[in-house]
Amino acid sequence: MAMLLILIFLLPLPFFLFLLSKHGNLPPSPPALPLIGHLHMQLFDNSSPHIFLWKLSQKYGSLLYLRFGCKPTIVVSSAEMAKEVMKTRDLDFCGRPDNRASRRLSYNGLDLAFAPYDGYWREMRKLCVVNLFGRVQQFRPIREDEVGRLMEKICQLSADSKPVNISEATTCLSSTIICRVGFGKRYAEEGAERSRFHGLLSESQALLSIFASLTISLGWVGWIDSQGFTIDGGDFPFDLTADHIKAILMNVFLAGTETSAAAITWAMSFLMKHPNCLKTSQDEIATNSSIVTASRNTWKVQHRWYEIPAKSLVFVNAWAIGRDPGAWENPQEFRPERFIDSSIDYKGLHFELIPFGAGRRICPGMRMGVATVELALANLLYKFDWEMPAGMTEEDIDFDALPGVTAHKKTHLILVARKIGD
Ligand SMILES: *[C@@H]1O[C@H](CO)[C@@H](O)[C@H](O)[C@H]1NC(C)=O
Ligand SMILES: CC(=O)N[C@H]1CO[C@H](CO)[C@@H](O)[C@@H]1O
Repeated sequence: MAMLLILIFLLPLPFFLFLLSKHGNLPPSPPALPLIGHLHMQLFDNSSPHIFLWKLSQKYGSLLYLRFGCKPTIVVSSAEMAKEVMKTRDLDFCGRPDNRASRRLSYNGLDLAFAPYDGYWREMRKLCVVNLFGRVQQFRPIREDEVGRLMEKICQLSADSKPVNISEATTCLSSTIICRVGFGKRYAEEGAERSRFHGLLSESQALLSIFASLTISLGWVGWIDSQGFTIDGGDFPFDLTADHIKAILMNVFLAGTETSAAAITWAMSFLMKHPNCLKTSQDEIATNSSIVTASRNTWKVQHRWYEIPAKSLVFVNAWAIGRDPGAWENPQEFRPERFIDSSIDYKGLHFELIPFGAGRRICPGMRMGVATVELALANLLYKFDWEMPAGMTEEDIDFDALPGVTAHKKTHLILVARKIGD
């Protein structure tokens, strides 16, 4: 009997091995296990996904093949390869993965972030750019009002000699701005509605983490609602339903809140660690900040002499590209002044720096995000001097990130503000 059982288990093995060895000339890849592929590797590595993938790319090159279960995955880690994927072959690579999590978050692909690249997506994007993302100037009073409120709150904390929870303050700031822009409504500071939004944020963060995106079920996305948000459907060739609007608002809320908050928090962390830069920035109030994005593909492509399997997930590791010694001088050094008189910017034309992605799928909310981050950061630096809380030094600031679609700082940044001029 036992013998029979063993046989039953062993029999399919050669078959699987045969299936797996059928692939053509794949990009370089670490050794894989027959069934789970490279799924086990992340389990033995405690670093964040972008660092884990960066370490692999150091060893196997800037185009890397991994297999998570049966999901073929391509990891891109250099500016040159990113250009190939997001410019030369952008059309082949601008699809989106189709799994339960993404379908649920996008109301079955009605949104911008997860919808497949097709006529619907193009019309929807156009509509959103005209009605929402293009109206950066129109939303300026909202940004200024909210940043103003934050400054008052920090003044009060500073007067009471209390530290400022920068991570929390920036999430509140950006979620309130996005709610006012998207939902036309300001939620009370500690209200139940607000905590539901924050719950939504942290859950979708975990959900969208690179390695959790395989099997997930969701129960909470149903309640999101549009209030005070009008869209001029005009001659839109599709019937716009409540689900279309909800899907877009979901994108705006998830993509708009987390990214801006993380960018401000990281910028403050790096500046605190480098007091000279902090001083210079305060003098200039000219800031350059960055965030991380991932892109994915659907079709089969001959990449040079490598074959990329159909429906591969493609991760463009913007973090690793920002540290590519081929593209940057002393990439590990925090030196914001490297951008002074440099032709490189973040708008998707220079593949060394792609915080917003590039190509057809470039972040449509780029200008909106930059406007919020710039205003908030400039005010934080202009109005206050910043110090570490009692008992801590700059050495205690770490740069560990949480896994998730936006790389958040793992330990919350707590700083003491001192009003300039007091
Ligand atoms: C800072 O805020 C976060 C929520 O964003 C909270 O979890 C954390 O406990 C806060 N830290 C301190 C020291 O207040
Ligand atoms: C986005 C942004 O503010 N960029 C600035 C980065 O710093 C340089 C040098 O001070 C400025 O010229 C840019 O405008």
